[in-house]
Order: sequence, then structure tokens, then C-alpha cells
Amino acid sequence: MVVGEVVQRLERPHPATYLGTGKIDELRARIEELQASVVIFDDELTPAQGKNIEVATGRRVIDRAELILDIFATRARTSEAKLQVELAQLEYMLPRLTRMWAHLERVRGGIGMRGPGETQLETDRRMIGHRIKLLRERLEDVERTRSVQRQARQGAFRVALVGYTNAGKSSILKGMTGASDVVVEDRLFATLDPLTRDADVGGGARVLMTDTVGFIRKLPHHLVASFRATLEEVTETDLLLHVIDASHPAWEDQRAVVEDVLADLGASRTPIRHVFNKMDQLDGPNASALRDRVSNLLPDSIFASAVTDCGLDSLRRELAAAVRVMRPLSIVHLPADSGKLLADLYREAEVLNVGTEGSAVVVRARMDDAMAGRLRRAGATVSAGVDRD
Ligand SMILES: Nc1nc2c(ncn2[C@@H]2O[C@H](COP(=O)(O)OP(=O)(O)OP(=O)(O)O)[C@@H](O)[C@H]2O)c(=O)[nH]1
Ligand SMILES: [Mg+2]
Repeated sequence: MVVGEVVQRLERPHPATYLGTGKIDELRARIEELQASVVIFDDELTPAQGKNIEVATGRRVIDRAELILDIFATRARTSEAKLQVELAQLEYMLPRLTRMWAHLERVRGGIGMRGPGETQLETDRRMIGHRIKLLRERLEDVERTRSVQRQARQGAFRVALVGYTNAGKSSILKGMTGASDVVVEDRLFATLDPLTRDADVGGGARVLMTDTVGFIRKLPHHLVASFRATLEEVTETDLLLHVIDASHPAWEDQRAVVEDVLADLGASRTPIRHVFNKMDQLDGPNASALRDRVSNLLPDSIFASAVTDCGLDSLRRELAAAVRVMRPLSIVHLPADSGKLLADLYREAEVLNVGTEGSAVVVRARMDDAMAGRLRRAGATVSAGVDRD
């Protein structure tokens, strides 16, 4: 339970104590008065700042990064998510070991013995160093497996849902695909593992849709680093859908946070569309005010609701149109003996059907311009197919 709040405006945080000296005294007095047991800072503290504040207040100090790591740890269900969270936690802990002694007892769980002449602290540092190395290796395996899985899916049009935590990404995946195994919850970081499902968007177009972990303001950099395997899904996709909670008063700030993380991940060049979700939460005037504002700011935006009937129709229409534009339907005549080209087509295009005309193999497939160009250079003829609506 939150018993009180202390705020200070400073040009920059105090290097030793984050808060100014007078404010630390005030904090100590408030803690005594309110009988607070823990102090949580809504910002990342340096190891020295955390330690100094603990000494000054005599209370356990948790910063924003540690709090987010703890939430992630409670949400991790799969072994991959657990590995990623543990790695981030240990890396966070390493420079803070002296302070986090009590905390550490929980994770140490009896691994190894103290070497000759080592202090317990040195032993712990060494153990954690080993464990970090092991976790990194395991995650590299995970990354390789994921990349193989992605290659196997290359032919389909891929869409990744990204956005601030709780914006409704999983609800959209569920609504679009009917998948019942999608976790939707009104809490932060309900989703840690990416989940990919096939969605029929109408007009003969399908997409593979991936749900990803949500972002948050000041996401600890250890987390971004250890979730890289997971987040790589967003850099290798045909289209990013940035889901925004239209009913959240701070949606503009949340959007900026998400865009910064995407830039960090190297996803800035992936085509992106903004989906304003939870439109059902806005009354008529507010909904039109939002649409007006957004039509100037992000003209290609899609307005949706994951929970109302037909609330995702606009998204389906827009995705079907995007597939048609980015992967136009083509008719390919392959010369005889072009098994390899056919294999390429299966791998990199969405093959709809294959027939023969005389000795030629005729394929109807959705493909991007690059693939069509490659086929032409290899001696195939490629002509535009007619898309049905
Ligand atoms: N009213 C309304 N609520 C919605 C809508 N979409 C999602 N929600 C609710 O918002 C909450 C969060 O939804 P999720 O789909 O879990 O959100 P998320 O973006 O996947 O969240 P994380 O996985 O935690 O990042 C849930 O309580 C949903 O029921 C919507 O269009 N309208
Ligand atoms: Mg989710």
C-alpha cells in the first residue's frame, strides 16, 4: 500500500543521493511519521545512490528498474521468459551486490561453495558471473531457434503488434484470430512471450500476426537487452502495428516511448501503422476530437476496438489492403525444370495455387516487387493477377 509520496524538482538528480540533502532529511522524517517499510523511486538509481539512500533512511530502497524487473519475474511463465528475466535481474544486481545481500539469499539457492580466501561477496560475484555467462549462452540458442522458425514462416505476410503495456495488443490478436490461448489481462506486462497466429483478413488475404511484450516509460536497459531474442520479431516483419490506447490521457507520451524503443531495436525502417484501440471508451465528441487530431498527426491511422462487435473490421480491411499493395497477386509462368524457383516461391511468397500450361508451371502467388524482379531475371514471366474484393 502506498502511504505517501515525495516529489522534488531538480535541474538534475544529486549524484550521491538522487534527492537533495534537505529533501533526504524530509524523506526520513516522512518515513518515520508514516511508518513506511519500503521506499520506491520512480526512476533508475545508480548503485551508489541506492546504497546512500538506504543508509540515510534505514529502509529498503527499490528503484523503477528493480520494480519493473520484479513484475516481469512474477509474469514469466515459459522457460524462455524466465531465462530472460533472470539474466536481466542478475545484471542489474551485480553492481549492487553489497546492498542487495538479503535479496540475494533468495536466488543463491545453494550453488557452489566459497573458494579459499574469498569473502562471501567475492564468491557471490563469481557465481553470478558464471550464471550470467550460462544464461547468455542459453539465450543465444533460443535466438537461433527463433530465427530458424522465422525463416520457415517467411512466405507469409507478417504483422507484429507493438505498443505500450496494457494498450490491448493481446486483445487484438485474440479478436483477429479467434485464438483462445491468448492471455488478456488488465495489468502491466501480461504478455512476455511473443505469440504468432494466423489471421484471415478477408479478400483472400491472410497474415501471420505476432503479439509482443509491452513497452513502458524508462524500460530498464537490461531488460531490453535480454529480451532482444523476443523483440527481434519486431524488426523482421512486413508491417508493424503500433497499438495505442486511445482512451489513455497520456497516449501521446506513451506513443513517444514506444517509438524510442523501436528506434533502439533498429526497427525504424519497418513500415508502421498506428492502431487507436479502445475507441469504445470514448464518447462521441471525444472520439471525433481524437480523429481530428490524429488525421493531421498520423493520417494513416486505424481506429478500432478489440471488445465490440465489428470493432476490428477497419483493421481487417486495412490489413487486406496493405497485403494487396505490398504483396500484389501475381501469375508466374515458370519454365520447365525450375524446381529451385518453385522452392524459392514457396519460401518467400504466399503461394495460392500451382497448375500447368503445356510444359510451363503456372503459379498464383502473392509476392513483393523484389521477388517478382528476381523471378524475371531467372527467366520466368510475371504478370499481375486480379485480386477479388
Ligand atoms: N474497453 C476496452 N478495453 C480493452 C480493449 N482492448 C483491450 N482492452 C482491455 O485492456 C486490458 C489490457 O488488454 P491486453 O490485450 O492484455 O493488453 P496488452 O497490450 O496485451 O498488454 P500487455 O501484454 O500487458 O502489454 C484488458 O483488461 C482488456 O480487456 C478495447 O478495445 N476496449
Ligand atoms: Mg499482452
